Amino acid sequence: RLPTLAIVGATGAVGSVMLDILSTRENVWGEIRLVASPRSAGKRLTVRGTEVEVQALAPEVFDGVDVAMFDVPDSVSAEWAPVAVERGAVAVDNSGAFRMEPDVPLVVPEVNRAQVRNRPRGIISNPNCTTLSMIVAMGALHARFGLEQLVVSSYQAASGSGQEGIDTLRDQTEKVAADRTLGERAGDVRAAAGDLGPFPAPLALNVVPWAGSLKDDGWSSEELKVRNESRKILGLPGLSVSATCVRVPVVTTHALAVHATFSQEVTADAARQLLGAAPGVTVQDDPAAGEFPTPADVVGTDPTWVGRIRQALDDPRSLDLFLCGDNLRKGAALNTAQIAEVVAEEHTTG
Ligand code: 2RA
Repeated sequence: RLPTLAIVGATGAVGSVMLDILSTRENVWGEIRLVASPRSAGKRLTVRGTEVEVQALAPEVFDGVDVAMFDVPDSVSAEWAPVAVERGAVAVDNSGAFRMEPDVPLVVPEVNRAQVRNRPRGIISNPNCTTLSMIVAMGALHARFGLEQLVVSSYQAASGSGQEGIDTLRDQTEKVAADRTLGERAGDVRAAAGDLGPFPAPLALNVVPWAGSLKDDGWSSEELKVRNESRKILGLPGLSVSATCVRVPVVTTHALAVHATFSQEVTADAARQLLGAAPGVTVQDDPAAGEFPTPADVVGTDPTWVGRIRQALDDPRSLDLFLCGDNLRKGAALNTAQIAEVVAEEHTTG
């Protein structure tokens, strides 16, 4: 029997991408059950070319389920992932609820696939989309050159804040587009943009150095996630990581500028060659021809794209790179699907 999959949060921004991804990847699933809040129950959504009715989240929806994916807020995962496990499923959770728990693995199949089996609580966590948008490439470089330090600046898309983030950026863009005088006087964009939505400042015609919530000493939760999750995934608890997370007026696809220091010297050519052969990574790096990844060109694709690869001028052990990854695909739905497929393999290989 092919394993049964439940998708909790099937109607959300990530859930919708998940249905699309499951419809195009090799099919390893028997039944696919769609689950959402009672508000969305009864809706019919298409997956693998077939319409499926969305069921309201309740303990019984997990009966007979082998793998339950969660694309829901932290509080919903915290309550319901253990319920799914009690009913016999393995939970693959895309929220932040369990990521840093020592007995829950945090998995990126290209980097630490073996950790999938190390799940005493029956829960496997999927990393934050910002960490995920760089970690496949950084994992490949680490395996060869030994990573010692990361200095990261993110350029994060509005959809990292869900459908509300996308709607806010589109509404603001519409409001500021017509007035060709905006952006020349302090406060004029803020006055014209209207509702700030989930962002602390206008996002249209602007950049906002903030994502997540305020933590100790001025760090944002997003910046701490990049640090803590990178350490856990790479198995480097002492890795030095500094991140500054910034929201930019892009709908979908996070970008990151990374300064990475290794234990040994690394040339740009060596890095380019290694990354060119790494699974899940695409190198696009010919600045003379105007070739480098940008969110607008990368959105909707699966790999982590890497360009602008340079050896640091002042340190032959350091590289500077620019990375782009679709935050709803590899950054969320695709990685969750890949983890679930590794679990599904256990059903066929034992
Ligand atoms: C963001 N990384 O971009 C978050 C979403 N998980 O806001």
